[in-house]
Amino acid sequence: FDSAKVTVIFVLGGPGAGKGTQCADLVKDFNFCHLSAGDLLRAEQNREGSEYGDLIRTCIREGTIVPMEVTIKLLENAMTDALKQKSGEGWTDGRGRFLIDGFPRKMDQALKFEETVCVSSCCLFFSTTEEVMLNRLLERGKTSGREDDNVESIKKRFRTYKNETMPVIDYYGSQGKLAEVDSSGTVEEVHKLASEVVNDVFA
Ligand code: UP5
Ligand code: MG
Repeated sequence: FDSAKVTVIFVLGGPGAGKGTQCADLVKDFNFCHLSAGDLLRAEQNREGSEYGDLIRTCIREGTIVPMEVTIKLLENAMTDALKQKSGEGWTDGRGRFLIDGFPRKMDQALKFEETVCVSSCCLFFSTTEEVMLNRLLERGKTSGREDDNVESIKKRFRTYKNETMPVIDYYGSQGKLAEVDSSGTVEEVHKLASEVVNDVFA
């Protein structure tokens, strides 16, 4: 697809910071296509005939990052599909609008995606404390069925976030592309702050 015809906002933040929740609400206001890298990986893991199922399962349980080729391909395919489906309706200005959630979570992915797929407009960063994130994930874990919503996996996810993803966040900060939003408040409070950021992107 033509990378000049899309607007991409990366959405980052620690495990349980509220990325998915906030993206779902932004979709309603701004008509985005929301692509969660984690959700795409979980779908691929469960797809019959996938050669990556075991690899993805192990990485998710261990809180490590799936090799970027796999994730970038899934994102690129999903963007291509969305552009086919949405063109002509919804995106009246002819530009595809994407919220890419939980990606890029490592420097190599950030550089590769922007080199081969498209350049992002900004990085929306939901920040809060580990305590808040842990409590949210343990609460969700009671019903989510997610294989990584247990204390052991959560600790590993926090470690990967600190070591691999924080450098990406710092990188976008140094590029002047970072918009940090405190996600400690209620869903509504955080949504208000996030909407202001997105409004600025489209202003
Ligand atoms: N909740 C949300 N907001 C709240 C609020 N303001 N007040 C009170 N409660 C709130 O929220 C988590 C929980 O908190 C929910 O129950 C929600 O109701 C509540 P959610 O919106 O789901 O948070 P989110 O930040 O999306 O948390 P998630 O667990 O999805 O984050 P992760 O980044 O850990 O998970 P992701 O799915 O992105 O990745 C999973 C794994 O996939 C990674 O660990 C990695 O192994 C792999 N992966 C890759 O390898 N490469 C990638 O590029 C991406 C993922
Ligand atoms: Mg999520």
